[in-house]
Amino acid sequence: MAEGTNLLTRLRAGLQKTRQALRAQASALFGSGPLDPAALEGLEEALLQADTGVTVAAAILQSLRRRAQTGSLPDLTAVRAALREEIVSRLTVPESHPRPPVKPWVVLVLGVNGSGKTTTIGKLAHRAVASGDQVLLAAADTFRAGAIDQLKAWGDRSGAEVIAHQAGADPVAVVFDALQAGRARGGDRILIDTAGRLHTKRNLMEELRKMTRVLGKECPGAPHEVLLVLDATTGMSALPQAREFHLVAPLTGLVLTKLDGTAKGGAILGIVEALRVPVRFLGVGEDVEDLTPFSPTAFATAFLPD
Ligand SMILES: Nc1nc2c(ncn2[C@@H]2O[C@H](COP(=O)(O)OP(=O)(O)OP(=O)(O)O)[C@@H](O)[C@H]2O)c(=O)[nH]1
Ligand SMILES: [Mg+2]
Repeated sequence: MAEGTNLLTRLRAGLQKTRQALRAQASALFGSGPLDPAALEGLEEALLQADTGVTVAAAILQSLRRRAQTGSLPDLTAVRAALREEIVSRLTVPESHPRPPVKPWVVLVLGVNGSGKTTTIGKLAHRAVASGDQVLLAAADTFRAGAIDQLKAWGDRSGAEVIAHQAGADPVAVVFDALQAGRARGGDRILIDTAGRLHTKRNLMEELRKMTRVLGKECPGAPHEVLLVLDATTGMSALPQAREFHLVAPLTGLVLTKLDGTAKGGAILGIVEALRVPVRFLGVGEDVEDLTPFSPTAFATAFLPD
């Protein structure tokens, strides 16, 4: 309960820019008074500015207008409740297959340069260790200078062991070693930090394919989670990269970071709509605690003005 309240507070703080922009743009909807068509027009513009993308904004508006015509939205409170329902249902993605817990649970973390992969891994490690898990971090970013030390610092901070080779080593070999170590020690979780890569770089994307293949061969079912970390400040322009990563290493979940630095938090709606991959976590700051597990209802609450 205390953690839930704390997380919602962090989420609300993280989405403050997005929420304030929505309120400013759709002031007629978030005020009081009778429902008039202008309130809905303002909402469409507000959703577009929150970067939901045209498809989602139009679909939400169409649904609300239809409900308004049948008389089921008598006032602004009812419209806001309907909008909230729309958001929750659009962000609720059923799991595509059952996910029985296995040990070690292998999580591959991907994304373009600087999206927040290593920081997210540090935050995830902190959560997992705090809940009693034995966690191994695999330093498979052997490419960027300083990346291994950065992960080691997160290992120290969170109490997770780090498996690392030299800079420039083969990342697939690091992953292989981490898997061996995780199994030998009966570890609960292996979090794999990969180098940032542009989705257009074919050889680097091929390396990811190889990494997932090696994981699956060594440990059937692995990677159990493939998380794509997206920088929310890029809004809907993150969609093409997400599609490319999804083709090469089928994603099981998304993490949106830096929500605290943007008014484009609505991009989550557009990205989930396009990929049908669930959001798992939101990054709402640089601190180790600034990661909130994703819940469609909590998101809708923090996204919409009161
Ligand atoms: N404000 C804010 N900053 C974040 C968040 N997540 C990560 N950052 C910052 O974003 C920057 C890049 O984070 P990294 O974790 O190094 O990103 P990365 O994807 O591992 O980067 P590469 O390994 O170079 O591809 C750092 O300054 C982080 O502190 C977040 O949720 N909010
Ligand atoms: Mg990194």
